[in-house]
Amino acid sequence: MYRLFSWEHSYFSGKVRAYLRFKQRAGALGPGFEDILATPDLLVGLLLPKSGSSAVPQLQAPDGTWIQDSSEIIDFCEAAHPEVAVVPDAATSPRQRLVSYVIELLADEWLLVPGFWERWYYSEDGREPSHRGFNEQQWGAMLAAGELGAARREAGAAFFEDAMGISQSRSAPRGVYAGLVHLGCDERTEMAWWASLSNVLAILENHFLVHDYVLGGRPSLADFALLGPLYAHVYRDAVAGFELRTRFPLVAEWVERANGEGALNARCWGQKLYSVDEGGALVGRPATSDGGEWLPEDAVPQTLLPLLGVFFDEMWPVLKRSAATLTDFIASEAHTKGDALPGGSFMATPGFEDLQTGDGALTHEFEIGGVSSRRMVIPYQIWMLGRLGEVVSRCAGAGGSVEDLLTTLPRGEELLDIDRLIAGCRVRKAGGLLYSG
Ligand SMILES: N[C@@H](CCC(=O)N[C@@H](CS)C(=O)NCC(=O)O)C(=O)O
Repeated sequence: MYRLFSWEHSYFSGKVRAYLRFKQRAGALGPGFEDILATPDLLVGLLLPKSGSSAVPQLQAPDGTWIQDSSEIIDFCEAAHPEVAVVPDAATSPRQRLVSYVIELLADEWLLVPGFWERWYYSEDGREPSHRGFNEQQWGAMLAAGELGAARREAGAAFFEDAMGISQSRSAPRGVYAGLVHLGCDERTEMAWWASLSNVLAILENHFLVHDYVLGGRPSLADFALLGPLYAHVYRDAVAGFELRTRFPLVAEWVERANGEGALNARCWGQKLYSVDEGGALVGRPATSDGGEWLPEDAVPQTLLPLLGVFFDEMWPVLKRSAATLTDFIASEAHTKGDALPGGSFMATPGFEDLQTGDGALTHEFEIGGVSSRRMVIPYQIWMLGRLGEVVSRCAGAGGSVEDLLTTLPRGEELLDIDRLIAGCRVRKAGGLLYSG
């Protein structure tokens, strides 16, 4: 069997777990998978030595191959089990393929900020409403998995004080609170980040009025990627979860559908709805919209275009600034080509703090919702841009349909230039570590 090492409360674990569950349900995951809670013992004794990183999720394939990173795990499994693919084919569906990867980048690395923020904002001292108790419990469940309830609660509370300095989250931010500042989510910008996520939820609510999944009636990489912010954070965390269920009920239902659990009412792919015929026999039909398929003729749902608009309006300018800043850094005397680069997405990487904080060489100005601030460069995003660049070069030129789509989006055509954008800052990934070149 595959072994997935994950946490229930982890952003990227939600993406991969739902993907593996879908492939397994579709009978397209070979021997299946076991979901293993990645306790501190396993993080230090197994994940870190195997990949150089203790980040979850990580996957061990039946032949022992070890894969760190949600995107690489999905790539690996898709190559090994191409049946019931989750990424549309480059030759027949270039637009849908490109859109899947663009939404993956948006979900993984942009929605991460407000998803991360809501968890820790509503856990701070004195917040009303607060989900501090719930959050302590979900962390304690991983940190002290073998212990009784009281010890698990205590472990979460102690971790919040020791590792995050939660009682001084604003006056002396540490851990996740420092990370939010590194990401440009500070007192000036936090409400703009939250408004950005609310806008995305409104776009999705509107989309799910007519389709059950991102590309129609069947899940794709884009659905699993969107579960990153929307399952473990915005759906499970109590305060954001209340708002999601009450203001965006169709998005909440899609979370259950795409996650494939607790979803009897949610019209899952592969599920049948039944009626009774005249003779009293059950007659089944596919439960999901669009005949249970992605839209025909490589169509991109109209209701999805505003989400692509968010990518080009908000994230794309930041990616361009990051690429330019990283290019300058790599060319500078402070760096030798081939050296290690910071690897994390949630906060400055240990050893690179001076570069990634304050006015460091790996920070840049940016804007969200009309408010300016500074944030760190995340080289992992440039690695993802490289991956997107490969998709662009395979999908563009195929009859011009990709170009037609991109020209309808402000700044969309600039995507065709990714290779030039990252020519001076290519990022190589080895296990869980990143290097220039
Ligand atoms: N880009 C990676 C990110 C993985 C990641 O950052 N995981 C978080 C939890 S969602 C984590 O383990 N953080 C703790 C750490 O890095 O040690 C992916 O796509 O899998």
